Amino acid sequence: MAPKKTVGPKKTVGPKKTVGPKKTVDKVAKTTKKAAKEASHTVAKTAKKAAKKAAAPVASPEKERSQAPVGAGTLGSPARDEAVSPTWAQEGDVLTTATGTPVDNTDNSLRVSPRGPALLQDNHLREKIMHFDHERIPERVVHARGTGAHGRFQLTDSLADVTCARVLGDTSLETPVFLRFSTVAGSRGSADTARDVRGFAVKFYTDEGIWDLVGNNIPVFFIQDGIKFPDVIHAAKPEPDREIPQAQTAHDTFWDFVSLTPESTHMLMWVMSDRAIPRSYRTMEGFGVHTFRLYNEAGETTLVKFHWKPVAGIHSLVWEESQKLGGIDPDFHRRDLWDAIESGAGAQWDLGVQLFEDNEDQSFRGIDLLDPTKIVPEELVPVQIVGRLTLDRNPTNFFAETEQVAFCTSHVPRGIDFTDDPLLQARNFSYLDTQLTRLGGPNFDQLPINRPRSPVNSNHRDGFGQQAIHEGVAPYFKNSLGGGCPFHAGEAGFQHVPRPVSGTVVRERPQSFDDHFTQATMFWNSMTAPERDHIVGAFSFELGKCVHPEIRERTLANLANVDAELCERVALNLGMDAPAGAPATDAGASAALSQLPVEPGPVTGRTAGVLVGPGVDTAGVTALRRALGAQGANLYVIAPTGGAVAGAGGPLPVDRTVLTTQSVEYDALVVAGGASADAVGADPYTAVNLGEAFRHHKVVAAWGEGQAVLEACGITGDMPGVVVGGAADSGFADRLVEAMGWHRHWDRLPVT
Ligand code: HDE
Repeated sequence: MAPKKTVGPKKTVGPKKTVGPKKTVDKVAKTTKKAAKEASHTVAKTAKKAAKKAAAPVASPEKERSQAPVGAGTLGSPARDEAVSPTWAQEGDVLTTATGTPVDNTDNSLRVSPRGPALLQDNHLREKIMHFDHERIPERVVHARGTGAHGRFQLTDSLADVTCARVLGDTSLETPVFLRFSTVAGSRGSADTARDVRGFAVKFYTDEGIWDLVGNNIPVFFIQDGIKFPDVIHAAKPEPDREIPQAQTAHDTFWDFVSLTPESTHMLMWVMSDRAIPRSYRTMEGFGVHTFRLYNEAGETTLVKFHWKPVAGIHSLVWEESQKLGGIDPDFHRRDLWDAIESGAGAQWDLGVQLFEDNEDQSFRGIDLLDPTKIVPEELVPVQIVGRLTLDRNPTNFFAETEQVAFCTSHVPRGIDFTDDPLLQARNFSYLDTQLTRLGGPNFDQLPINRPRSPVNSNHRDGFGQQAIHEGVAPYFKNSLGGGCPFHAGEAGFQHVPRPVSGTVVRERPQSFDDHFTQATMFWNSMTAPERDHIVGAFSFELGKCVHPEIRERTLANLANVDAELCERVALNLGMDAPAGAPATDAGASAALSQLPVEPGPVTGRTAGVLVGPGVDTAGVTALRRALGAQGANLYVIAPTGGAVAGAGGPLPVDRTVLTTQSVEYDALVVAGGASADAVGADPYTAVNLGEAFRHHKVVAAWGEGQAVLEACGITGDMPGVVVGGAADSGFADRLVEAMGWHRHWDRLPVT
């Protein structure tokens, strides 16, 4: 057979029957081409679409999501997108082998007669199975469970006086970013809502090289020296004999370790607080944790702590919700971020800095800035906002982007340097090292998601997965055969700040790291009553799961040094005696540590569910959806069955049924007006859902006939966070939005 005939979509080798109707193949091919063409216009189109959407009537969110262009974004120039998503692996219209040979049939292996044995010579079968067998790479040792998104960082206030890093100095620059959120302890498939620290890792593709700011949603850490990291992680991970529990610290080994490691006490206060069960990744703060060092063109240095402030406010789940969501929707946070970006709500944070004089002690008013178990209260050094990060594009492929992204704390551009924080020093080794195993060799920086957007010209060569075809014969410095290239950048290059270092070689902590309790006390002092209740509940739950009494005793002894009331309340729940301690009396408080809002915040990306049935006030639902949509919030129609309900004003499409959803998935639950109220009230799920939403301090609302349904559940309009009205008019919608803006209504008792 002539080679020309064997290649190409239209001619087939072997029996024509197995290829399928030619027309279908051509049709698929055409559609693919069309999709590719359309993709190049998506950026412009998405912007236009967003503008149109603002004016258009608000459609059902479920419908909108299914129509949303997957992977379409608004970010960056085509060149940048090209770097992240090269399409060379998806060219042409026909299925090929990995080496580009068109495949005639991928549904049947090569056999001796239709019912006979398979043949070893079937290269396509062997290659297909071989590749499948190796699809997985090792999950991250920690932070395995995560999700990511693309976005951009816009500097608003120049820090050029303290740093020569252009990303922090030049307000005309917009820097592309990729952000990965994660939990720490769970495996890749664990639930999003487990009680845990959240990773907040930002990759800035600056024009001076990659900057990885690999932080958490909690500003302190469990340990002061990186050498203890394997210990804290071994203790927190599932116990090695039975490999349980998954994604939880509520077990003996964790509390065994932390009760013997008092430096973890401050972090434990944060992890037992609502910070460790965020409502959404979009409603978390982020922190660089360590103190970093900035330097300017003159070589002057300043110490800095980085903060991310969520524009959507800081909000959390309640413990019962987080547990239920682990079963009902283990992807709750992943879905929330994805949906928010697809719907155009996106996610935003302000970047803030706390700047400190780089004095000899590297300390501020007695707080050792090298100790990662300490914060500097914002009341003492205000957080100065310098820019805004916006996430507006979902990944195209989870593996290629979110899984293969490799953050290294050692990636910093010129103008940013490290301090001697012993945790940071160890991290600078660990992150580079771990990628070798996880991503299979030293060329992980060449993966599309990790590739810098600035020019790369290193003398590194070869290695597993090398993707460049380097030219020339002189990958060494100095050379003459390559024209001397690449040259030293000299003063324009990255420089470690020259600092005198002297001392005796020791394995010792500085005395200034010794106080493990005062800031834990300050955290407790700064909490409001419901926040304290939650902390007591969390300690009681976690310790209640520990089998060994001495672990509980040791923990109570540490808590006694934080606060007597805290210790006594936890001891009471455990049925134990509270030991006496010596908490600091001058620890003070920092209002910035409480996450309770002082005024209603934005509701962008928030969700409300409306309970409807046949005879519902369709116009009311539509008006409410429009009013919430105008604020960036989504209204989901929940009915007894799928499809559409026959409403008073025409059919109303159903988003979810009472069998597929529960109140924990919404920020507010509303009972619609209209003749449907009787049926809604008679459904046993209604009382369960409304009762739960109420108990979780969420907004509960009803209009018209729906009010009677609330009342039958013992919920009346005079209760905090309960919104009622005769009709779903603008006044009702405004009150609903305001109530949702408070997030939770803690003045409703009893507290969970
Ligand atoms: Fe990490 N950490 N870590 N860590 N960490 C990793 O790196 C490590 C620490 C943090 O989304 C690993 O690429 C050591 C503090 C985040 O990909 C590993 C020490 C903070 C992520 C590692 C720490 C973090 C990681 C696992 C003590 C907050 C996820 C896979 C010295 C400031 C990044 C990987 C992502 C991931 C080591 C302590 C945050 C093993 C040795 C403190 C957000 O290298």
